[in-house]
Amino acid sequence: MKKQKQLILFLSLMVLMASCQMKPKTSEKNGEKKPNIVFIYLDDLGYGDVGAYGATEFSTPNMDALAKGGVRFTNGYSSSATCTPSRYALLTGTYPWRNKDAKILPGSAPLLIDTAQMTIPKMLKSKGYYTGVVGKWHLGLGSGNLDWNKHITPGPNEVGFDESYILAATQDRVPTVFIDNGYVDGLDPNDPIEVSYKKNFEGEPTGKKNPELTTMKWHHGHNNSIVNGIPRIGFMKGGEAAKWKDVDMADHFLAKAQAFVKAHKEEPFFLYYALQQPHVPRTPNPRFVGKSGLGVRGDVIVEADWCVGEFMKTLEEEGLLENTLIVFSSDNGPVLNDGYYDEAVEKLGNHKPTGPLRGGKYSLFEAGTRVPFITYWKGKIEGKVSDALVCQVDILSSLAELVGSDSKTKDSESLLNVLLGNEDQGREELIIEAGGRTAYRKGEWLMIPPYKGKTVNTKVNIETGSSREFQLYNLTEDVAQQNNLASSNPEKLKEMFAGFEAIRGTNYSNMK
Ligand code: NG6
Ligand code: CA
Repeated sequence: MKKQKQLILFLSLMVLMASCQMKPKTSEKNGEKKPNIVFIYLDDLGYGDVGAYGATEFSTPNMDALAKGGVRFTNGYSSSATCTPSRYALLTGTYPWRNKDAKILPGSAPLLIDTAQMTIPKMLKSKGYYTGVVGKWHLGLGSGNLDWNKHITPGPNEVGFDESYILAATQDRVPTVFIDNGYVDGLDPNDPIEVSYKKNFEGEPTGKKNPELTTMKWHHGHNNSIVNGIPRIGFMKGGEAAKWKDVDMADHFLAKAQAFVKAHKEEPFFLYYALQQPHVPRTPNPRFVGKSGLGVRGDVIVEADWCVGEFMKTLEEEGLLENTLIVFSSDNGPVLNDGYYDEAVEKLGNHKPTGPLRGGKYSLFEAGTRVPFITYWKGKIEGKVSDALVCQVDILSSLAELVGSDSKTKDSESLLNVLLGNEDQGREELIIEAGGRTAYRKGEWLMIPPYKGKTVNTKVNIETGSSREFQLYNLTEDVAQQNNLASSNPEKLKEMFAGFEAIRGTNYSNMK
């Protein structure tokens, strides 16, 4: 009897000890451990360029898997129809039209984000996150007259990123080198880099003068320095050993993104993985040439989809999938001929990069800013389609709520529950931007005020959205924006214009 009592006491003690030991572990599993956050951002990927959004002419199984297992937004917007302003809004939570310099930047532009400004990586850093960016930057570097042979600063590392591995501007702009935490990767000090957006360096060939040296022909712009047979925007000299190989860029960024995850899997991390596809010049790795059947534009989308899949595999292999929120989107809508003869137009076939939407990159019509927008978190988010109105400018406040930060900006709404698929009420109203022009969405309505200028950008063959008349569309009934209701519904127009001016102010017009 005594022995039995002793045994019971002993066993209860063991249970007590075990439960004490287990406590922290269990609660960590229950979500107290901060989730990792990954933003996968494509460049010029259109609303209709993803299988889950209706593409049928080639397949994007890895993007589709994110869409299927996560929330696929049908009213997800970038803040702008071009790159720099969209990226500015994403990282700062501030509308790009509030900053007059937030427009497509040359490769030599100074850093656009004020180092005192709130940014997503800064906010996350203050909550214990390790932060990194891999891929396209295009938000300027330095503070004017940059020497590319020295420490390139300020840049991503000064606006909140612990680590950065970037291409400075775009794949079609010089300098065509990668920058590793503020230093040109692989630079030979005996072969310094010089960059100019004003004039060529003596004796250097250009696309304009030396078409015989090019393997990709320029259509408009893109006739300055030639690198890897591709004529670029801007002039560059030197830095031979550091120049990237265009066909390896996707693999290179993927490897850097995977290495980041592996190196920081023990701490909460934030990774901004900004792929360069399908922006021009479209240079699929030979493994992907011909894979889409639609020429190089389709091929680089297939390549990007593969990158997404490989990246997801890494998260899975490292056991991080259940504790990582992934946001997938694009910086602006699609374009076919963006300055090179690469047969994107000729080989398009039945593919519709814009899906059902009107316009495209550079446009105030829907295809300029309505983009694929997916949130994925294994075990936490359930697969669904959401029609809620969400914008990339909202990511900052939403993530702040997720990690318990009180950082907020005026323009960024916390839509955390919408992004996690728990709620369907998104933002009520939104201002979108294209080349300095702005339009207003509220509920199912979209209003574009009058603008002067061309109605069609004939170089890229895309409607700009400009008209000297007011435009008003009901996007539920008319997502293709075919019926301008401005004159038949003056009351709605008046209400929309008042809502627009209340946010945008009166100084928005180019009509004077
Ligand atoms: C334009 C380029 C275009 C592309 C774009 C930036 C010309 C004629 N066109 O000025 O090719 O580089 O800038 O694209 O030079 S974005 O996606 O980064 O905004
Ligand atoms: Ca872009």
